[in-house]
Amino acid sequence: MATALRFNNAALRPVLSSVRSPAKTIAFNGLRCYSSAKTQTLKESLAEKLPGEIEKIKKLRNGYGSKVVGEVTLDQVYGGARGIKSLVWEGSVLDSEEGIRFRGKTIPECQKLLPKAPGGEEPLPEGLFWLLLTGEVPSEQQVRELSAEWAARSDVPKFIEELIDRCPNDLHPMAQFSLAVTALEHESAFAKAYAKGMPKSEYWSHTFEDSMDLIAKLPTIAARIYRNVYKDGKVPAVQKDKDYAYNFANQLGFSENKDFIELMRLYLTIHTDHEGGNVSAHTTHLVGSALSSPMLSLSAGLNGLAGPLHGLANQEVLNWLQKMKKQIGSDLGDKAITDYLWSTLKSGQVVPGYGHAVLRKTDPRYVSQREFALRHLPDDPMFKLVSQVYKIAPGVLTEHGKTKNPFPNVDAHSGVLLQYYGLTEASFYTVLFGVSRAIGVLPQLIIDRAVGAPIERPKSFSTEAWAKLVGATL
Ligand code: AMX
Repeated sequence: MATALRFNNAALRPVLSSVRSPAKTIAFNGLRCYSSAKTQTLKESLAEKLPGEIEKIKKLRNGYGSKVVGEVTLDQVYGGARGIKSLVWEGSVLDSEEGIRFRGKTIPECQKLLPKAPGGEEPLPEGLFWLLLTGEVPSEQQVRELSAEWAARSDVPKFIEELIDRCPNDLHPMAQFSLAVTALEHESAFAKAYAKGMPKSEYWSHTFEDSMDLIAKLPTIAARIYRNVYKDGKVPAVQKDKDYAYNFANQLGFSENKDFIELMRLYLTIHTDHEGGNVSAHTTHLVGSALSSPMLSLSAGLNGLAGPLHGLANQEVLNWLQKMKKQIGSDLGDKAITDYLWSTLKSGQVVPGYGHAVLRKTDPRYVSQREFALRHLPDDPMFKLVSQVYKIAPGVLTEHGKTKNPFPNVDAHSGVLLQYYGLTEASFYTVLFGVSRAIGVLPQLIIDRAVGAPIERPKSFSTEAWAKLVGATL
């Protein structure tokens, strides 16, 4: 049966003719387009939704544009803009008590609803990308086609392989990753079209193409870094009939273990998106607002993810746990753990993997990883240590009295799962996070371009000017 797509927004009409599908040819005819195949591609689904989304925003702004949405205190200005409502992020909203919802769905709901690999238990990250971008849960067939499309786009240019190969092994994997993603600028459809001159209505389409290419190429880039730094430098080819996480696991060298592949599917799904204000998401969006290509925008976000207070924490956690284990040995008693936590705090360090700028409860991303561990590695000594820290740390951090959230975040658990399966190189962990984060932040970049989000430019003042503003004499 033919699928009819209706478009009611003139601004989008010119780009519709550029909607590409590897599986079929689509003819556009005025406000309608017809596809002879049964399954709608992601780009078709998005193209169909965008006019409605643009209208929604227009209506909201027309009716309520001058409504006051909050007030800002001087403490917030000096306090890292914490809690200032100033961003639009469609894919997810973070509740301080409940945790993240992706398009209104909790992690357990996503685990239930999103398509899985044949015989698999965990959701495929392809499905989450679809959900974040369109707000809809894709069918199994749509996810299979997206897996195939990402596999088809996965080739990495030779000069980027050489660039990675020339990096010294002691250059941090995140720096190598960001370097390679920046260099992908060479392939940017958006940058090329912009240089030639394109109407604004075409921005989202080129951003979509670049984002798909980027996501498709990231595992091959990441695996090359991993294999160069820690292994034999050889990276297996992408298997065109396999899903994204399978291929990534295979390229890293772990496809023998089906549980590791399932872990990768879960890991790549839950690390994607955490609303818009975190450093990696906000940076990608901010840089993108200058119409920098998705490649340049994402690499900027990755540089933020590489900080120890953000994504690098998952590297820090494993190193910290290993040091603890070395010191306390097999004594996992409450006193030994309590003492170690206090020694960390007293030396002026943070307890990695604990605390959060928004969350005030245990991170549901932590919970889903804990549940995975309980199913697959309940007797692993490092998991037992993580569980003991989970029991003791909230009390110690509360007594310490500084952090507003004494509970674990996503990074408190991931390293322990990875090391169990043999991926023990903690300095690589944030690269895995980065591959997943791309799947979360690029949908918003595509939406930003479709809705015509302007260049971001908040106002700053010097301390003298702030003092004047609040009537203070310094
Ligand atoms: N251990 C010790 N002290 C902590 C702490 C922790 N885990 N978390 C927060 N604090 C301290 C802060 O350093 C701050 O101290 P200061 O007043 O001397 O500067 C004080 O408690 C108040 O901080 P906060 O308002 O509770 O947190 P924040 O919003 O400023 O920072 C975060 C949030 C995540 C950076 C912080 O909790 C932290 O450093 N945690 C450890 C690192 C970590 O796990 N990062 C990963 C976060 C998740 C992610 O992005 N991937």
